[in-house]
Amino acid sequence: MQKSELRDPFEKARLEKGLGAMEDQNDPVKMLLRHKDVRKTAHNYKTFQSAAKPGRIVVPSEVNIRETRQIPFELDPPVHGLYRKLVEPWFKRPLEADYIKQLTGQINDLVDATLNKAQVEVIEEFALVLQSRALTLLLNIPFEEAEKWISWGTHVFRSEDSDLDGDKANILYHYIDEQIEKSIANPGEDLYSMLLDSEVAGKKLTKEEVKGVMVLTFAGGRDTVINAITNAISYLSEHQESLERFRKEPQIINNAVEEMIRYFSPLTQMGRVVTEDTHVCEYAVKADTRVSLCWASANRDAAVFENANEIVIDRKINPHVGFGFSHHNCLGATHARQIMRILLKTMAEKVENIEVFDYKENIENLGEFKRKVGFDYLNAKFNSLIK
Ligand code: EMZ
Repeated sequence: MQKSELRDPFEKARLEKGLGAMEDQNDPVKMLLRHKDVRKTAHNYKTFQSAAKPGRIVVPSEVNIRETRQIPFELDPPVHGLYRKLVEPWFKRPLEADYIKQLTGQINDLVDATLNKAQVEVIEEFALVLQSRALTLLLNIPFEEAEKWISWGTHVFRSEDSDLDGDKANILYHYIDEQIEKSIANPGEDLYSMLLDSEVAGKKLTKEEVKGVMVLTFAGGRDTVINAITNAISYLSEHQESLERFRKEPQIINNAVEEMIRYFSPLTQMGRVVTEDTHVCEYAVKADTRVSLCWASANRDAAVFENANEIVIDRKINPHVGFGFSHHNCLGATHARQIMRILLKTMAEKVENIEVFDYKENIENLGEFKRKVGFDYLNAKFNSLIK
Protein backbone atom coordinates (compact mmCIF):
# COMPACT_ATOMS: atom_id res chain seq x y z
CA MET A 1 0.00 0.00 0.00
CA GLN A 2 1.43 3.36 -0.99
CA LYS A 3 1.37 5.97 1.74
CA SER A 4 -0.16 8.55 -0.56
CA GLU A 5 -3.07 6.28 -1.46
CA LEU A 6 -6.55 7.35 -0.38
CA ARG A 7 -8.69 4.25 -0.49
CA ASP A 8 -12.34 4.40 -1.49
CA PRO A 9 -14.36 2.95 1.38
CA PHE A 10 -17.71 3.59 -0.33
CA GLU A 11 -17.48 1.38 -3.41
CA LYS A 12 -19.51 -1.61 -2.25
CA ALA A 13 -22.33 0.46 -0.75
CA ARG A 14 -22.35 2.77 -3.76
CA LEU A 15 -22.77 -0.14 -6.15
CA GLU A 16 -25.24 -2.13 -4.07
CA LYS A 17 -27.49 0.54 -2.54
CA GLY A 18 -26.25 3.96 -3.55
CA LEU A 19 -26.66 4.89 0.07
CA GLY A 20 -24.71 4.79 3.32
CA ALA A 21 -25.67 5.67 6.86
CA MET A 22 -23.95 7.19 9.87
CA GLU A 23 -24.87 8.38 13.33
CA ASP A 24 -23.98 11.91 14.36
CA GLN A 25 -24.98 13.31 17.75
CA ASN A 26 -28.49 11.80 17.57
CA ASP A 27 -29.08 13.36 14.17
CA PRO A 28 -28.33 10.50 11.75
CA VAL A 29 -27.21 11.07 8.18
CA LYS A 30 -28.12 9.10 5.05
CA MET A 31 -25.21 9.50 2.69
CA LEU A 32 -25.76 9.73 -1.05
CA LEU A 33 -22.90 7.94 -2.75
CA ARG A 34 -23.49 8.05 -6.51
CA HIS A 35 -22.28 10.91 -8.69
CA LYS A 36 -25.66 11.21 -10.42
CA ASP A 37 -27.67 11.29 -7.17
CA VAL A 38 -25.27 13.71 -5.50
CA ARG A 39 -25.59 16.17 -8.39
CA LYS A 40 -29.37 15.81 -8.69
CA THR A 41 -29.87 16.33 -4.96
CA ALA A 42 -27.51 19.34 -4.86
CA HIS A 43 -29.79 21.02 -7.43
CA ASN A 44 -32.98 20.36 -5.50
CA TYR A 45 -32.72 22.98 -2.77
CA LYS A 46 -36.46 22.98 -2.10
CA THR A 47 -36.53 19.42 -0.81
CA PHE A 48 -32.91 19.34 0.40
CA GLN A 49 -32.21 22.62 2.11
CA SER A 50 -29.10 24.39 3.35
CA ALA A 51 -30.91 27.13 5.28
CA ALA A 52 -31.60 24.87 8.24
CA LYS A 53 -30.52 25.60 11.81
CA PRO A 54 -26.93 26.98 11.62
CA GLY A 55 -24.40 24.16 11.78
CA ARG A 56 -26.84 21.37 11.02
CA ILE A 57 -25.83 20.73 7.40
CA VAL A 58 -22.22 20.20 8.45
CA VAL A 59 -21.16 16.64 9.27
CA PRO A 60 -20.30 16.37 12.14
CA SER A 61 -23.06 18.81 13.03
CA GLU A 62 -21.93 22.11 14.54
CA VAL A 63 -25.29 23.07 16.09
CA ASN A 64 -23.84 22.81 19.59
CA ILE A 65 -20.85 25.07 18.95
CA ARG A 66 -22.19 27.63 16.51
CA GLU A 67 -25.13 30.03 16.36
CA THR A 68 -23.95 32.25 13.56
CA ARG A 69 -25.30 31.33 10.13
CA GLN A 70 -22.49 30.96 7.61
CA ILE A 71 -23.21 33.06 4.52
CA PRO A 72 -23.87 32.29 1.69
CA PHE A 73 -23.30 28.62 2.56
CA GLU A 74 -26.31 28.18 4.91
CA LEU A 75 -28.88 29.97 2.73
CA ASP A 76 -31.12 28.73 -0.08
CA PRO A 77 -32.17 30.41 -3.32
CA PRO A 78 -33.36 33.01 -4.03
CA VAL A 79 -31.84 34.76 -0.97
CA HIS A 80 -28.64 32.76 -1.38
CA GLY A 81 -28.12 34.31 -4.83
CA LEU A 82 -28.25 37.88 -3.50
CA TYR A 83 -25.41 37.26 -1.05
CA ARG A 84 -23.46 35.10 -3.45
CA LYS A 85 -23.57 37.87 -6.04
CA LEU A 86 -22.26 40.31 -3.49
CA VAL A 87 -19.23 38.25 -2.43
CA GLU A 88 -18.43 36.56 -5.75
CA PRO A 89 -16.28 39.36 -7.32
CA TRP A 90 -14.16 39.54 -4.16
CA PHE A 91 -13.53 35.79 -4.21
CA LYS A 92 -12.50 36.00 -7.88
CA ARG A 93 -9.63 38.39 -7.05
CA PRO A 94 -7.18 35.44 -7.10
CA LEU A 95 -7.40 35.64 -10.93
CA GLU A 96 -5.75 39.10 -10.90
CA ALA A 97 -2.12 39.40 -11.93
CA ASP A 98 -1.04 41.18 -8.75
CA TYR A 99 -2.68 38.59 -6.51
CA ILE A 100 -0.94 35.78 -8.43
CA LYS A 101 2.36 37.61 -8.12
CA GLN A 102 2.03 37.96 -4.37
CA LEU A 103 0.87 34.39 -3.87
CA THR A 104 3.75 33.15 -6.02
CA GLY A 105 6.15 35.17 -3.87
CA GLN A 106 4.74 33.67 -0.67
CA ILE A 107 4.95 30.10 -1.97
CA ASN A 108 8.45 30.61 -3.38
CA ASP A 109 9.67 31.92 -0.04
CA LEU A 110 8.14 29.06 1.90
CA VAL A 111 9.50 26.37 -0.43
CA ASP A 112 12.95 28.04 -0.34
CA ALA A 113 12.88 28.06 3.46
CA THR A 114 11.90 24.38 3.48
CA LEU A 115 14.37 23.10 0.88
CA ASN A 116 17.02 20.74 2.22
CA LYS A 117 15.91 21.11 5.84
CA ALA A 118 16.76 17.83 7.54
CA GLN A 119 13.13 17.30 8.52
CA VAL A 120 9.89 19.21 8.04
CA GLU A 121 6.54 18.33 9.53
CA VAL A 122 4.48 19.06 6.44
CA ILE A 123 1.18 19.92 8.15
CA GLU A 124 2.34 22.31 10.89
CA GLU A 125 5.41 23.74 9.25
CA PHE A 126 4.29 23.87 5.64
CA ALA A 127 0.59 23.43 4.80
CA LEU A 128 -0.78 25.40 7.77
CA VAL A 129 1.73 28.19 7.19
CA LEU A 130 0.98 28.32 3.47
CA GLN A 131 -2.81 28.34 4.02
CA SER A 132 -2.64 31.05 6.69
CA ARG A 133 -0.33 33.34 4.74
CA ALA A 134 -2.40 32.95 1.57
CA LEU A 135 -5.52 33.87 3.53
CA THR A 136 -4.07 37.33 4.21
CA LEU A 137 -4.31 37.91 0.44
CA LEU A 138 -7.89 36.69 0.26
CA LEU A 139 -8.86 39.02 3.13
CA ASN A 140 -6.53 41.77 1.86
CA ILE A 141 -4.94 42.37 5.24
CA PRO A 142 -1.30 42.58 6.42
CA PHE A 143 0.83 39.47 6.03
CA GLU A 144 1.86 39.48 9.73
CA GLU A 145 -1.69 38.59 10.80
CA ALA A 146 -1.04 35.03 9.58
CA GLU A 147 1.09 34.37 12.69
CA LYS A 148 -2.00 34.52 14.88
CA TRP A 149 -3.95 32.05 12.73
CA ILE A 150 -1.00 29.68 12.56
CA SER A 151 -1.10 29.56 16.36
CA TRP A 152 -4.71 28.31 16.23
CA GLY A 153 -3.71 25.03 14.54
CA THR A 154 -5.20 23.20 11.60
CA HIS A 155 -8.94 23.28 12.31
CA VAL A 156 -10.86 26.15 13.85
CA PHE A 157 -13.51 23.88 15.43
CA ARG A 158 -11.55 20.68 16.08
CA SER A 159 -8.77 19.95 18.53
CA GLU A 160 -6.72 16.88 19.26
CA ASP A 161 -9.17 15.53 21.82
CA SER A 162 -12.44 16.72 20.34
CA ASP A 163 -14.13 16.93 16.93
CA LEU A 164 -16.22 19.84 18.17
CA ASP A 165 -14.30 22.09 20.51
CA GLY A 166 -16.53 24.96 21.71
CA ASP A 167 -13.66 26.80 23.44
CA LYS A 168 -11.65 26.79 20.27
CA ALA A 169 -14.63 27.99 18.23
CA ASN A 170 -15.05 30.89 20.68
CA ILE A 171 -11.51 32.09 19.99
CA LEU A 172 -12.48 32.51 16.32
CA TYR A 173 -15.85 34.15 17.06
CA HIS A 174 -14.31 36.69 19.46
CA TYR A 175 -11.51 37.41 17.08
CA ILE A 176 -13.94 38.09 14.21
CA ASP A 177 -16.16 40.29 16.43
CA GLU A 178 -13.09 42.32 17.35
CA GLN A 179 -11.97 42.67 13.75
CA ILE A 180 -15.46 43.83 12.74
CA GLU A 181 -15.39 46.55 15.42
CA LYS A 182 -11.92 47.63 14.27
CA SER A 183 -13.10 47.90 10.68
CA ILE A 184 -16.14 49.94 11.73
CA ALA A 185 -13.87 52.35 13.63
CA ASN A 186 -11.28 52.43 10.90
CA PRO A 187 -12.51 51.21 7.50
CA GLY A 188 -9.89 49.96 5.05
CA GLU A 189 -9.59 47.94 1.87
CA ASP A 190 -10.12 44.56 3.49
CA LEU A 191 -12.95 42.03 3.23
CA TYR A 192 -14.52 43.10 6.55
CA SER A 193 -14.73 46.72 5.38
CA MET A 194 -16.10 45.76 1.97
CA LEU A 195 -18.86 43.71 3.62
CA LEU A 196 -19.69 46.38 6.20
CA ASP A 197 -20.07 48.87 3.39
CA SER A 198 -22.37 46.61 1.30
CA GLU A 199 -26.09 46.29 0.87
CA VAL A 200 -28.31 43.36 0.02
CA ALA A 201 -31.85 44.12 -1.19
CA GLY A 202 -31.37 47.77 -0.22
CA LYS A 203 -30.26 47.03 3.36
CA LYS A 204 -26.79 47.32 4.90
CA LEU A 205 -25.36 43.98 6.03
CA THR A 206 -25.69 43.49 9.79
CA LYS A 207 -22.64 42.70 11.92
CA GLU A 208 -24.02 39.19 12.34
CA GLU A 209 -24.17 38.73 8.56
CA VAL A 210 -20.62 40.02 8.14
CA LYS A 211 -19.56 37.60 10.85
CA GLY A 212 -21.35 34.80 8.94
CA VAL A 213 -19.29 35.42 5.81
CA MET A 214 -16.08 35.69 7.83
CA VAL A 215 -16.64 32.50 9.84
CA LEU A 216 -17.18 30.66 6.56
CA THR A 217 -14.04 32.18 5.07
CA PHE A 218 -11.95 31.07 8.03
CA ALA A 219 -13.51 27.66 8.66
CA GLY A 220 -14.41 26.41 5.19
CA GLY A 221 -10.99 26.77 3.61
CA ARG A 222 -8.76 25.66 6.43
CA ASP A 223 -8.47 21.91 6.96
CA THR A 224 -9.66 21.40 3.37
CA VAL A 225 -6.76 23.39 1.89
CA ILE A 226 -4.34 21.87 4.39
CA ASN A 227 -5.46 18.35 3.39
CA ALA A 228 -5.09 19.17 -0.30
CA ILE A 229 -1.54 20.50 0.18
CA THR A 230 -0.41 17.65 2.44
CA ASN A 231 -1.88 14.95 0.20
CA ALA A 232 -0.20 16.59 -2.80
CA ILE A 233 3.19 16.52 -1.06
CA SER A 234 2.67 12.89 -0.11
CA TYR A 235 1.71 12.02 -3.70
CA LEU A 236 4.77 13.83 -5.10
CA SER A 237 7.04 11.95 -2.68
CA GLU A 238 6.01 8.76 -4.48
CA HIS A 239 5.78 10.26 -7.96
CA GLN A 240 8.98 12.10 -8.66
CA GLU A 241 8.20 11.60 -12.36
CA SER A 242 5.21 13.95 -12.02
CA LEU A 243 7.54 16.76 -10.91
CA GLU A 244 9.56 16.03 -14.03
CA ARG A 245 6.42 16.16 -16.18
CA PHE A 246 5.33 19.50 -14.67
CA ARG A 247 8.75 20.91 -15.61
CA LYS A 248 8.44 19.66 -19.19
CA GLU A 249 4.70 20.15 -19.69
CA PRO A 250 3.57 22.95 -17.37
CA GLN A 251 0.31 23.07 -19.32
CA ILE A 252 -0.86 19.90 -17.54
CA ILE A 253 -0.63 21.52 -14.10
CA ASN A 254 -4.24 22.75 -14.21
CA ASN A 255 -5.45 19.23 -15.08
CA ALA A 256 -3.27 17.83 -12.30
CA VAL A 257 -4.84 20.15 -9.74
CA GLU A 258 -8.39 19.14 -10.75
CA GLU A 259 -7.39 15.49 -10.64
CA MET A 260 -5.88 15.85 -7.19
CA ILE A 261 -9.01 17.58 -5.92
CA ARG A 262 -11.10 14.74 -7.36
CA TYR A 263 -8.92 12.02 -5.89
CA PHE A 264 -8.25 13.65 -2.50
CA SER A 265 -11.77 15.11 -2.08
CA PRO A 266 -10.55 17.30 0.81
CA LEU A 267 -14.13 17.71 2.07
CA THR A 268 -15.74 14.27 2.34
CA GLN A 269 -19.38 15.33 2.38
CA MET A 270 -21.87 18.11 3.04
CA GLY A 271 -25.35 17.69 4.46
CA ARG A 272 -28.80 18.92 3.58
CA VAL A 273 -31.97 18.91 5.68
CA VAL A 274 -34.99 17.21 4.10
CA THR A 275 -38.06 19.48 4.01
CA GLU A 276 -40.74 16.90 3.09
CA ASP A 277 -41.15 13.12 3.18
CA THR A 278 -39.44 11.87 0.03
CA HIS A 279 -37.18 9.19 -1.45
CA VAL A 280 -33.49 8.97 -2.14
CA CYS A 281 -32.27 5.97 -4.18
CA GLU A 282 -35.67 4.35 -3.64
CA TYR A 283 -35.36 4.58 0.13
CA ALA A 284 -37.81 6.67 2.09
CA VAL A 285 -36.49 9.68 3.99
CA LYS A 286 -38.60 11.70 6.39
CA ALA A 287 -38.99 15.45 6.64
CA ASP A 288 -36.58 17.11 9.10
CA THR A 289 -33.94 14.38 8.79
CA ARG A 290 -30.53 14.76 7.19
CA VAL A 291 -28.95 13.46 4.01
CA SER A 292 -25.45 14.16 2.82
CA LEU A 293 -23.89 14.67 -0.57
CA CYS A 294 -20.81 12.50 -0.37
CA TRP A 295 -18.35 14.21 -2.71
CA ALA A 296 -15.61 11.72 -1.89
CA SER A 297 -17.72 8.80 -3.04
CA ALA A 298 -19.15 10.55 -6.12
CA ASN A 299 -15.60 11.36 -7.18
CA ARG A 300 -14.75 7.63 -7.39
CA ASP A 301 -17.90 6.60 -9.24
CA ALA A 302 -16.77 4.25 -12.02
CA ALA A 303 -19.89 5.14 -14.02
CA VAL A 304 -18.29 8.55 -14.57
CA PHE A 305 -14.52 8.21 -14.09
CA GLU A 306 -12.29 5.70 -15.84
CA ASN A 307 -9.60 4.33 -13.50
CA ALA A 308 -11.37 6.19 -10.72
CA ASN A 309 -8.99 4.93 -8.02
CA GLU A 310 -5.90 6.23 -9.75
CA ILE A 311 -4.47 9.70 -10.07
CA VAL A 312 -4.37 10.21 -13.84
CA ILE A 313 -2.22 13.30 -13.68
CA ASP A 314 -3.32 14.76 -17.04
CA ARG A 315 -6.96 13.59 -16.94
CA LYS A 316 -8.82 15.65 -19.53
CA ILE A 317 -12.54 15.22 -18.86
CA ASN A 318 -13.04 15.57 -15.16
CA PRO A 319 -16.52 16.45 -13.94
CA HIS A 320 -15.51 16.02 -10.30
CA VAL A 321 -17.53 17.41 -7.41
CA GLY A 322 -14.56 18.06 -5.13
CA PHE A 323 -15.62 21.70 -4.88
CA GLY A 324 -19.26 20.77 -4.47
CA PHE A 325 -21.86 21.25 -7.16
CA SER A 326 -24.65 23.59 -8.29
CA HIS A 327 -25.35 27.00 -6.72
CA HIS A 328 -23.36 26.17 -3.57
CA ASN A 329 -20.15 25.29 -5.39
CA CYS A 330 -17.12 26.35 -3.38
CA LEU A 331 -16.78 30.11 -3.06
CA GLY A 332 -13.09 29.76 -2.24
CA ALA A 333 -12.32 27.49 -5.19
CA THR A 334 -10.57 30.18 -7.24
CA HIS A 335 -8.21 30.90 -4.34
CA ALA A 336 -7.68 27.19 -3.60
CA ARG A 337 -6.95 26.40 -7.25
CA GLN A 338 -4.36 29.17 -7.46
CA ILE A 339 -2.66 27.89 -4.31
CA MET A 340 -2.46 24.37 -5.73
CA ARG A 341 -1.35 25.44 -9.21
CA ILE A 342 1.40 27.71 -7.92
CA LEU A 343 2.46 25.08 -5.40
CA LEU A 344 2.87 22.36 -8.05
CA LYS A 345 4.70 24.75 -10.37
CA THR A 346 7.05 25.93 -7.62
CA MET A 347 7.74 22.40 -6.38
CA ALA A 348 8.58 21.33 -9.94
CA GLU A 349 10.96 24.26 -10.38
CA LYS A 350 12.80 23.74 -7.11
CA VAL A 351 12.43 20.18 -5.86
CA GLU A 352 14.12 17.05 -7.19
CA ASN A 353 12.37 14.64 -4.86
CA ILE A 354 10.71 14.35 -1.47
CA GLU A 355 11.66 11.80 1.17
CA VAL A 356 9.02 10.86 3.72
CA PHE A 357 10.35 9.54 7.03
CA ASP A 358 7.20 8.80 8.99
CA TYR A 359 3.55 9.72 9.07
CA LYS A 360 0.21 9.07 10.70
CA GLU A 361 -2.98 8.85 8.66
CA ASN A 362 -6.01 10.93 9.59
CA ILE A 363 -9.00 8.59 9.43
CA GLU A 364 -12.58 9.84 9.56
CA ASN A 365 -15.08 7.54 11.25
CA LEU A 366 -18.26 7.68 9.22
CA GLY A 367 -20.49 4.96 10.64
CA GLU A 368 -20.06 1.92 8.42
CA PHE A 369 -17.16 3.64 6.60
CA LYS A 370 -13.68 4.68 7.57
CA ARG A 371 -12.07 7.20 5.27
CA LYS A 372 -8.53 8.48 5.13
CA VAL A 373 -8.79 12.19 4.43
CA GLY A 374 -5.16 13.14 4.97
CA PHE A 375 -2.55 12.92 7.70
CA ASP A 376 -2.15 13.81 11.35
CA TYR A 377 1.52 14.33 10.69
CA LEU A 378 3.94 13.75 7.83
CA ASN A 379 7.68 14.16 8.36
CA ALA A 380 9.61 14.75 5.18
CA LYS A 381 12.59 16.32 3.45
CA PHE A 382 12.39 18.35 0.23
CA ASN A 383 15.59 17.74 -1.73
CA SER A 384 16.49 20.62 -3.96
CA LEU A 385 16.82 20.27 -7.72
CA ILE A 386 19.83 22.53 -7.93
CA LYS A 387 22.53 21.28 -5.62
C1 EMZ B 1 -18.10 24.89 7.21
C2 EMZ B 1 -17.59 23.98 6.18
C3 EMZ B 1 -17.74 24.57 4.83
C4 EMZ B 1 -17.85 24.31 8.60
C5 EMZ B 1 -17.19 24.12 2.61
O1 EMZ B 1 -17.25 23.69 3.89
O2 EMZ B 1 -16.22 23.65 6.42
C6 EMZ B 1 -15.98 23.02 7.66
O3 EMZ B 1 -14.60 22.77 7.77
C7 EMZ B 1 -16.41 23.94 8.78
O4 EMZ B 1 -16.21 23.29 10.02
O5 EMZ B 1 -18.24 25.24 9.58
O6 EMZ B 1 -17.47 26.14 7.10
